[in-house]
Amino acid sequence: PSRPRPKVILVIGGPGSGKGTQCLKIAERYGFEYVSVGELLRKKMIHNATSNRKWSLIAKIITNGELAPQETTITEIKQKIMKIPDATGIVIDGFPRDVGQALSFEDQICTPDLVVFLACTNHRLKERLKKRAEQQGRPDDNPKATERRLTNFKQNAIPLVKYFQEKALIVTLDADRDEEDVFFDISLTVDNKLF
Ligand code: UP5
Ligand code: MG
Repeated sequence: PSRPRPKVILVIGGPGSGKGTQCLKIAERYGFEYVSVGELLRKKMIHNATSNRKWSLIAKIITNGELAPQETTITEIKQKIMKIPDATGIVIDGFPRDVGQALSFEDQICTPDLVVFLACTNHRLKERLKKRAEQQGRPDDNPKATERRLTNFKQNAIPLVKYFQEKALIVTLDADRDEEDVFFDISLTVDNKLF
């Protein structure tokens, strides 16, 4: 008999809301594969920006804190997912960013089993990103790109959350709290909705 398809969790939230942090915890606790869409795009752009015109343009877009083209993003996700052998679950970090991407994901890949929205105040987002910029220095952690990321998020978040609410797929959690408290709620949600 063929195996059931992997369960798919999408984790969305503003820049600095803790998507990466919480997705890694989900992957560890449930043995799920972790896919960070921002990371996929950043790796690809660093590899190809000097040799390829399309990717040099995307590198500029991302470094400015704007969204990469939808079709490229979906293609990257599809390729990544296809390489994962027999996963029981996949947790996707930082996707979709808007309703268009959500529709395209459903159309071309699958309907997610659960969407987790990490809701955070603007103040907290800024505070965390500032701290991380001092420690790591991601190409888009400069002040101007950070503002763009926050603005883009604010523009797209409400319709996106509403879209998944109408499908009863989304759970919104208060992500202003400590990492452990947020993860406690996430694991209750996952246990409850997926198992
Ligand atoms: N931290 C985390 N949780 C904490 C907590 N509860 N209390 C205190 N501190 C906490 O966390 C951020 C920082 O806060 C860390 O230092 C952490 O220790 C601490 P992190 O887990 O890194 O937050 P995250 O939400 O992952 O923040 P990130 O900056 O990665 O979010 P972005 O949405 O900006 O980044 P992403 O990598 O998803 O996307 C980057 C870019 O890629 C986008 O701007 C866009 O250009 C492009 N992109 C697309 O074009 N399309 C896509 O579909 C996806 C990405
Ligand atoms: Mg991240």
